[in-house]
Amino acid sequence: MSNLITRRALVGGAAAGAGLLLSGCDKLAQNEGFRKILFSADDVHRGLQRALSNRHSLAKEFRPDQMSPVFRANGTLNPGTPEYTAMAAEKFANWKLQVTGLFNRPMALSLAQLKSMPARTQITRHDCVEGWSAIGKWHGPMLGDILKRADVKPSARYIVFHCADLFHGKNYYESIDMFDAFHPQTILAWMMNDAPITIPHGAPIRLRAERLLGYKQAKYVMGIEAVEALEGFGSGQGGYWEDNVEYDSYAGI
Ligand SMILES: Nc1nc2c(c(=O)[nH]1)N[C@H]1C(S)=C(S)[C@@H](COP(=O)(O)O)O[C@H]1N2
Ligand SMILES: [Mo]
Repeated sequence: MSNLITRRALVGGAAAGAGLLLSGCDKLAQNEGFRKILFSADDVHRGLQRALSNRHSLAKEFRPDQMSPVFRANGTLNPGTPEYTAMAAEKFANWKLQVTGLFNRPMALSLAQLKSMPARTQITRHDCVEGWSAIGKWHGPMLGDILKRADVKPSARYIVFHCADLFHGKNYYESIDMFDAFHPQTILAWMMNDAPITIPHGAPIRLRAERLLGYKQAKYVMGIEAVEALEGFGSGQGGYWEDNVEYDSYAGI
């Protein structure tokens, strides 16, 4: 079987859905010779590598009584642009999440549509690299369900999150790879601590990708874009913080 699976096929397969590949190839991954080839390849998709070594790993979830009494807000506290201010005044009734890029069915989803989708609730710890943490409760549809609904193309390798705010004069954006995009704890949250997300925390929706650091948790998400490469977004490092502070673009905890 290993003769038939080329490195290229593996790399492409990871983007299409690591789960599918893994279900068929679990035994292959445990084979020592095969692991050597796989893990020594420079261009092996990082998502696949993590999927094989760590595919059941979930971020820790907490009990309601462990939630932080205060969850501070950080970075942009209100995008403050005329467009955002107008949308907020209408309680985001006319806001739509733009789903663009490498999709067979690109779409625009209203807040009502997002709220009607099956949702996940998770109580997790947010870790900011600036040295604080807080435990909060998040609720919203799984990003993977949205990607399936819009029929993401196998060529997609990253999801880019376009945000409404400028931070120090630059558009805030973030990105995650397809492994994190389909991770069950990756949701587009519209509720925080049992109430609609407030403006300081990212209204109307924000990303929660619970295995990643605080700066990856994009607030004020206006659009998601499926892309093959990160070049051309900001300075190409995968996000606002990566571009400007040189954090690693895989901000795993
Ligand atoms: N759009 C946007 N998203 C953002 C930021 C930001 O400034 N703008 N700051 C990031 C950082 S560094 C952290 S720690 C968290 C803070 O989320 P909170 O305000 O809900 O605590 O949001 C992240 N997402
Ligand atoms: Mo942060």
